[in-house]
This record gives sequence, structure tokens and C-alpha cells, in this order.
Amino acid sequence: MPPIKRTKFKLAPEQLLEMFYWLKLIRAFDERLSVLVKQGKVRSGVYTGIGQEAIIVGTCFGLRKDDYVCPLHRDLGSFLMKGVDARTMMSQMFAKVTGLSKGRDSALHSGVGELGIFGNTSMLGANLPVAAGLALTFKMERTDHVVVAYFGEGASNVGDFHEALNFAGVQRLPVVFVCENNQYAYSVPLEKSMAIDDVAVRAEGYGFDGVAINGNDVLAVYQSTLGAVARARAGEGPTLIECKTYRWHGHSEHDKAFYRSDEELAMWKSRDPIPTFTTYLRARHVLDDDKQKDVEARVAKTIDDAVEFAVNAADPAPEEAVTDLYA
Ligand SMILES: Cc1ncc(C[n+]2csc(CCOP(=O)(O)OP(=O)(O)O)c2C)c(N)n1
Repeated sequence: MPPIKRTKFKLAPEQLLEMFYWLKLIRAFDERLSVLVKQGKVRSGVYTGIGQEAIIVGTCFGLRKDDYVCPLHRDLGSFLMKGVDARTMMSQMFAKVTGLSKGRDSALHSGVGELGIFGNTSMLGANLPVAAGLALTFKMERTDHVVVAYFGEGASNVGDFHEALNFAGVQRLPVVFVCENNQYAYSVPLEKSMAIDDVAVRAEGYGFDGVAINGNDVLAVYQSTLGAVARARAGEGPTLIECKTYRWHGHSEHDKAFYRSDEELAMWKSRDPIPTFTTYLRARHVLDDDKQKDVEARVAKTIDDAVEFAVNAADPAPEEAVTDLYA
């Protein structure tokens, strides 16, 4: 198989600013959730992706509206980028009637079919065979949709991952497997769960390409996604993109993450995807003080408004627990 060719791309200043907005919004959403959970206001487990935002932004930016995502617990930003407004998403975390599942479940188990979001299950890696199934539907129906399926390096050790990649490889399915390799699966460092350095090499065993990239570089993620999506749409099958990154907080907000060192965290914080991209945008004269302030003000307004909306929204009525059932 020939190696993956470098994908060329050109983004207009407005598109680069839009990327910047999403990075900031997703960061701010998670940071606010982290505070709210400590105040006892959130009725869901909170698994922030602070430090990993470039992966969601770079991948979702490379998708069409009619493409699909299969997110996992740390991918709340993909809901926002696929079109769920911040009020609804915050309501979902507060388990209010204005949330995606009208207060029935916590956080990320909801999906939104019309927006191309397939809700996840709790079992690690179980979203991957589902993504392969979705991609099989696209192939059988001769549409050119693509599905992006997210997972952590920990999930790449479970059977579902291997079955999904095998099936997708055999059937040449239009799926992009995106590994968010944040170095830990809960408290387990990757060297204690894998005898290889790169999850990307696992793709080779299933007959397609895998690349390991800097997951904190939003443009690198975007570039790899564009190439993978183009191949998937052209009927050339799946790609595995492994994005190397780090989660700044614990596995969830109740995890103090004592299993890692301050030095390690500081090293990864120095690779924060947002200042890196900010420097790039400023050097290219896409961003200046005024534009940055404008984005930051819009982000703060959106988050404040979402929290106020969710706090004041109604709780679900007990009798509604038995409505909307599929049976
Ligand atoms: C099959 C399965 N085993 C264990 C768990 C418990 N669990 C939930 S998240 C998690 C760690 C996930 O690590 P990784 O896949 O690397 O994703 P990350 O949380 O780092 O983003 C574990 C062990 C689970 N949900 N499902």
C-alpha cells in the first residue's frame, strides 16, 4: 500500500478565526463544568477534555454537516461543533428537561440523529463497531457520508476496537478512527497497557493506513482528517489517526490524578494547543488584540448564558420517565 500523501489545504482568515473560536468555546465549556461540578450543580459525571481540544476542532472542522461522529465520554465539544447549542448541552449536564434527553440520562449517552451524532455507550470501544455499522449503511445506500469515531488509547486494547477495524478494513468502509492518545487510561499509563509506542501501527494489521500526529496542533489534525475523509468518500476505506495529546485534569473531576507528576503535567501544559495556535494566528496577522477580545467576549457570553439557562430550566416530571420509550 502506498504511504499516505500529504494533503494540501488553504483556510481563509475567517475559517482560522472560527477554529480559534471553537478551541476557546470548548475549553471554556469544560472549565466552567469543572467549577460547577464542585459546586454540586452538575448531575452528570464530568470527563473534561481540557488540553485535548485541537482533536475535536481539527476533526469536526474537516467534516460536512451530513457526516457523522461517534463521540466518547471526553468529546463533549463534538456535540457543540456538530450543532447542539450551548444551552441544550449545559441543560443535558444539569439533567434538565431542556437537555438532549429531557433529563433522563447523564452527559454523553444522548445522540442527535439529525445532527449526525451517535450517542455513546459506557462500554469502552463499543462505539467503534457501531461506527463501522454506520459506515456499512452509507456504503450499502451508496451515499458519500463519512463517520468519525473517537476513542482513547485505553479503548484500543479492547476486543471491540479490533473487530471494528478488521471489519472496516475488509469492507473498505468510510470511517475515520480517531485515537485521542492522552497517555493514561484512568490511572494506567500507556506503557503498562501496550507493548508498542504508537496505536497507529495497529491499522496495518487490518489492511489500512494509520498515522501518529501531534494532537495538540489543530492544523495537523485538520490536515490528516481532510486526507482521511477524502479517501473515505472516494471509496478507499478507513484510516486510523492517532493524536498524541494529554488530559490536564484527572480521568473525571473526582479523580485527583496522583498517579502522575507535576513535572509531566507542566511539560504538557507548555504544549497547550490554544496559545500555540494563537501565536500562529498573530504571526499571520489573522488575529490581533481586538479580534481576540471579541472572540473571548463571545465565548464568555455564550457560556454565562448557557449556565443561567440550565440553572433556571425545569427538572423533569417523574411521570415523564416512562414516556418516549421504545417498546
Ligand atoms: C470495557 C470497559 N472497561 C472499563 C471501563 C471503565 N473505564 C471507563 S473510562 C476508562 C479509561 C479510558 O481510557 P481511554 O480509553 O484511554 O480514554 P480516556 O478516558 O483517556 O479519554 C475505563 C477503564 C469501561 N467503561 N468499559
